[in-house]
Amino acid sequence: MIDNWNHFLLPYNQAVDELKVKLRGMRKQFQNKNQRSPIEFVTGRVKPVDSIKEKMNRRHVSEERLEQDMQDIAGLRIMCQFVEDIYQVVDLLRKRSDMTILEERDYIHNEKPSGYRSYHIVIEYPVQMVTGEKKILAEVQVRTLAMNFWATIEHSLNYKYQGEFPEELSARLQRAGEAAFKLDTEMSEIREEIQEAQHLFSYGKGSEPQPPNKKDDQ
Ligand code: 0O2
Ligand code: 0O2
Repeated sequence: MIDNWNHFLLPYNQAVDELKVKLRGMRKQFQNKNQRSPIEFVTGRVKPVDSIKEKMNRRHVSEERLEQDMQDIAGLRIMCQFVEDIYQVVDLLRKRSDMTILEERDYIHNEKPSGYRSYHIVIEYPVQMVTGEKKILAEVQVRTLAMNFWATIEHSLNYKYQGEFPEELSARLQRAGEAAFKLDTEMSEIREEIQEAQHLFSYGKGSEPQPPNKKDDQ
């Protein structure tokens, strides 16, 4: 029986805080090298106790199995501009020595029936506690801004309908999911053009962005 949830969640809080710093640090490192970052922004949360209990009931997870069987008590989210960035981020995570990837789920090319798309990674992450090292599981969701827009809207509708969407709404959400993915695909097609413009814009930060020929003249 978990009688002290704060105590139980302490390593998870520590892990989310550390991972947010590390993942946000990756973005800073790209920027520091004047390179485009595949990471747009990072968020993270520890699952609220009520949500943990609700999921334990729904999934028949016992307290004894909680640490192994609930992989998203610690959750990180990485938002990217382009679908290609997602796979670059996943590659970067695979190479890290401070975490071990246990599972990968590609819901981008195998979208969920709801229309949900994202790339999920389950990692094992060691947290240094005063009592010694504790390895915890964390779920990292990597998605584009368009996928995040869709998931955020669908998640809030879920609160209202408790997952029991009217058929018409469910169909509309699926269509919206396809439209969001079409947007991602279109953006990928003109990715080089966009990146060139963004690179130019970053040169001009704080002043007017300069067209390439103007700079060449100088
Ligand atoms: P709700 O109900 O969704 O609003 P800081 O580090 O100070 O910049 P902070 O305040 O710790 O930021 O929060 P951060 O990192 O911006 O992200 C918190 C929010 O991100 C959460 O809001 C979640 O909405 C969302 N989030 C991030 N990662 C995950 C994840 O893996 N799973 C889920 N379900 N949500 C995630 P709230 O307020 O916790 O909840
Ligand atoms: P929260 O904290 O409310 O986000 P399952 O839950 O059975 O689908 P599993 O094995 O727990 O699957 O892991 P999965 O499917 O890889 O990831 C579950 C998490 O992905 C969810 O967490 C959501 O954050 C996100 N997700 C999955 N499917 C959908 C979807 O259809 N819509 C939206 N908006 N998000 C989805 P939880 O457990 O819902 O918790």
